[in-house]
Amino acid sequence: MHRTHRSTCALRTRHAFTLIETALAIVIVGTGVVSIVSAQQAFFKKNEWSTHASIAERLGNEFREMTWRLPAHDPVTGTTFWGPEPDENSVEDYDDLDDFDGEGGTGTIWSAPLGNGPLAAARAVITNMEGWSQEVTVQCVDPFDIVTTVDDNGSDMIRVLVTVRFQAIDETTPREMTRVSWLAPK
Ligand SMILES: [Ca+2]
Ligand SMILES: [Ca+2]
Repeated sequence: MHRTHRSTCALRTRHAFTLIETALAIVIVGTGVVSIVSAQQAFFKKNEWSTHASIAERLGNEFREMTWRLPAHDPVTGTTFWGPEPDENSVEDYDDLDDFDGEGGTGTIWSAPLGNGPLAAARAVITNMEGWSQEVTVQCVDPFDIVTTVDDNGSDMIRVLVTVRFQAIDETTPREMTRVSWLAPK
């Protein structure tokens, strides 16, 4: 009887966890949980970035598609006006590339806060795109050195540049996401 009691005690002692073992187990499990959470956060960040990058690329290309058949200058007034002609009041009326450089030739921004964008190729505002904007600038460039801009109407080669930006709710300034540019001979 005495021997049986001692054996039971020994068995219990063998199966019990010491404080150190328990603490070690907690540390190991804790480290595992932290690693999983970190990996998940990294995945979400990467996934968010690739989603934003593809949206930005799409928004840049919407303008390329919208304008690819347009002449460099107005079919009626030619180079008299750089920017929209006096009777062209909205993007629906724009019929040449320099119209998209806006009044005064400083570029045009299309965004949800302004209520005019972002724009799709069919010239309609894309809904549910808060935070996204497209800035379009149209400039003449030196045909022998296309990275050099010249005065409006100063050369026979035009470059259209669409800069796409995104501003999250908790951000104070928009982030540039991508630039899409192309050349159009006059
Ligand atoms: Ca025009
Ligand atoms: Ca024009």
